[in-house]
Amino acid sequence: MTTVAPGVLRTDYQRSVAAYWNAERDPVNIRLGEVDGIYHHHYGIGPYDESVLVGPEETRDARVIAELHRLETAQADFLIDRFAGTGPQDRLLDGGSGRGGTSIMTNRRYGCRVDGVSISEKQVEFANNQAAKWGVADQVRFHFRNMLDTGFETGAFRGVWTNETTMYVDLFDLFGEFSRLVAPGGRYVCITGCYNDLTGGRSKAVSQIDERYTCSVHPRSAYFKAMAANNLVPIEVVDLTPHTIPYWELRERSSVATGVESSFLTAYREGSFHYLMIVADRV
Ligand code: GPP
Ligand code: MG
Repeated sequence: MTTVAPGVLRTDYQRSVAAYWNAERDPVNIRLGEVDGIYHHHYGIGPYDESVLVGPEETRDARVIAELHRLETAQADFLIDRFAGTGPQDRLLDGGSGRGGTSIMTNRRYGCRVDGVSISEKQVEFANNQAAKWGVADQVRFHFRNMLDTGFETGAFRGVWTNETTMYVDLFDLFGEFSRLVAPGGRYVCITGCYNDLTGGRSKAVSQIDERYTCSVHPRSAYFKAMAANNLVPIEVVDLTPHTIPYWELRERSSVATGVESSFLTAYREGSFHYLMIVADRV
């Protein structure tokens, strides 16, 4: 059952973000999702198999699409690994759940209950349809709710993750809500793109990324300040930047490139931007 909390969209900015995701039907997401019925809204990690680019011309496009999807799935698996020990009795929250891919994979791995929240009604509807298709609608539920104010009970979750969604919100507000939702001893896992405090402000390439997605990439430091202020204590930080560059190189050469590839590659290569995973314990 989908539940709706009142006042989900509170600002013009939030309404514009919701409008983007309600309208989004990009082949880079839909065609990849069609590979195996798991729809992602995040990027990939790991080396790509170069053989996908050689071999029969007529099937090259399909090989590249499948390979991009495999790398995105590897990214989700890497995040899901951080919840090792989760069992069927546990409940996890997906903050900004998109078309539901990471949530459905997490339930498949641990048998746990997962709640996803999104401010896009279309994505919530799509994701709930996916959960039904996979026969897990009783365990994986997507809600039209705002991750800054979810309405869920205090301490209800063993863990929360955000997979590339924190660039849409104030981190102090977000981690305040997550700190409330996660039971002490629970965990928050964040994969994000952030800009580099060392190189100074927002580079041109990072500004292009912001413009493309109507988001506002935070500096790396902001994550640690906002966690420290909200009883979230980092235990693991992984710079995934070198691991995501191959994904972008392959994506740039694919038929589903959207034009943002050069901005990501420039930002990563010049060091103005990182692809980071932060795992924090709730104390
Ligand atoms: C991508 O989802 C994620 C975002 C829009 C947030 C921005 C992420 C950063 C790391 C800065 P997507 O899968 O919908 O994007 P695309 O359509 O480009 O594949
Ligand atoms: Mg995508």
